[in-house]
Amino acid sequence: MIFEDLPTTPTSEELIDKAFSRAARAGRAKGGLEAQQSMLQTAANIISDNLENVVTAWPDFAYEDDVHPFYYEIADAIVDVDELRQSLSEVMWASRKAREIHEEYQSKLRKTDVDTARKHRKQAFARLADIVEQIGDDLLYINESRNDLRDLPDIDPDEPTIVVAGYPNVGKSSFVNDVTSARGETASYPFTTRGIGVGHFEHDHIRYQIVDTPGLLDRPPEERNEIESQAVSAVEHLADCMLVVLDPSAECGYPLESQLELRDAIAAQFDTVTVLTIANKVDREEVWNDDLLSEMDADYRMSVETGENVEHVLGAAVDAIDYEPELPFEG
Ligand SMILES: Nc1nc2c(ncn2[C@@H]2O[C@H](COP(=O)(O)OP(=O)(O)OP(=O)(O)O)[C@@H](O)[C@H]2O)c(=O)[nH]1
Ligand SMILES: [Mg+2]
Repeated sequence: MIFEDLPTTPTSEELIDKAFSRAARAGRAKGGLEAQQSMLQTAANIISDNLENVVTAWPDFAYEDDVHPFYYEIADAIVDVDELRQSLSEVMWASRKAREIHEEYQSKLRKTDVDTARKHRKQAFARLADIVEQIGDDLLYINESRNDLRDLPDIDPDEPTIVVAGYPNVGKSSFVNDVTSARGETASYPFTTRGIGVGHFEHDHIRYQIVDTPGLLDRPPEERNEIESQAVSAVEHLADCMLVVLDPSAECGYPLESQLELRDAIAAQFDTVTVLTIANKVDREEVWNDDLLSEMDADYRMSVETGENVEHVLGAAVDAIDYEPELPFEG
C-alpha cells in the first residue's frame, strides 16, 4: 500500500535540536575556523537533507502513475490532499533555502578571524532555525496525514475487483468469507467504524479481489456524510463488478422495497460496470414464493447457508469482469 512506509515527520523543534546538537559535536572535534565551517555544514546538511527526505517519502500526487485515482480519492476523503501538497512544497522550499544559507555563509567563514567567523556562523544558525520554524505547521500537518493514511488496508486497485454491497445483515460477509480461501482480513478505514473486508480468490490462475463494504454501500446515498460519499466515489475507481446482495426474506431487518431502492441507486452510480442483483437466503421459507422473486428482478438466487448457486454467482462476476491479463512484451 502506497502510504504504508511513510516515515514519521520530525517537528521543527526536533529537527532544530538534532541539527544544532550534531553541529556542536562536529565543532568540538575541530578547532579555529574549521570548527565554525564544520558546524555550519553539519547543521545545514541535516536540515536540508531531513526536509528533502520528508517530501520524497511521499508519492507525487500530481502523477496518476504514482497515485491511483482510488487512493487519491481515499486520501482526499481522509486528509485534504491540496493542503498536504501545499505543505510538502513549503517543506521543499525550506530544504532549498537551508542549502542557500549554507552557500551564502560558507564564503564568509573563510579568510577571516575566528571571532568574526563565529558571529557569522551564529547568524546563519538563527536564519536556519527561523526557516525551520516557519514550516512548523506544515511538518505537523504532514505527520498527521501520514498517521491517518498509513494504516489503510491493502487494496490493490489494479487487480480485478468485485465489490459487494447491500443492507446490513443480508449476508455480504458470509458470501465473501465463503468464496475466499483464507479468511479475508478486515482492516479499518477511518471513515467507517465497520472495517472494509478484503479477500482474494483465484479463477483460471487469475487472482481476484473481493471487497466487502459494510458501513459504506449499505444504506441510501442521502444518508451518507461527505466523507462517506467521497469514499464511495473512490470505490468507483476500484470496482470492476458490483454485486448487490438482497435479503428477500427481510430477516435482515430492512424491507425489500428499501433494499431495491439501494440497488437502483448503486446501479445508477456504478454505471460503467456490471451490477448484478443477488437474492440471498433463498433457503428461507418466506421466499419460496415466485412472485416475490420475480418482483426483485434478481439476476441470481443463492443461499450462502446451503451453498446453493454461490459458485454460479462468483462465475457470473468473473465473466462480467472479462479480465484480460496484460501479457509481458505485448505492445
Ligand atoms: N438463512 C440464511 N441465513 C444467512 C444466509 N447468508 C447469511 N445468513 C445469515 O445472515 C446473518 C448476517 O450475515 P452477514 O454475512 O454477517 O451479513 P452482512 O451483510 O455481512 O452484514 P453487515 O456486516 O452487518 O453489513 C448471519 O446470521 C448469517 O448467518 C443464507 O443464505 N441463508
Ligand atoms: Mg458483514
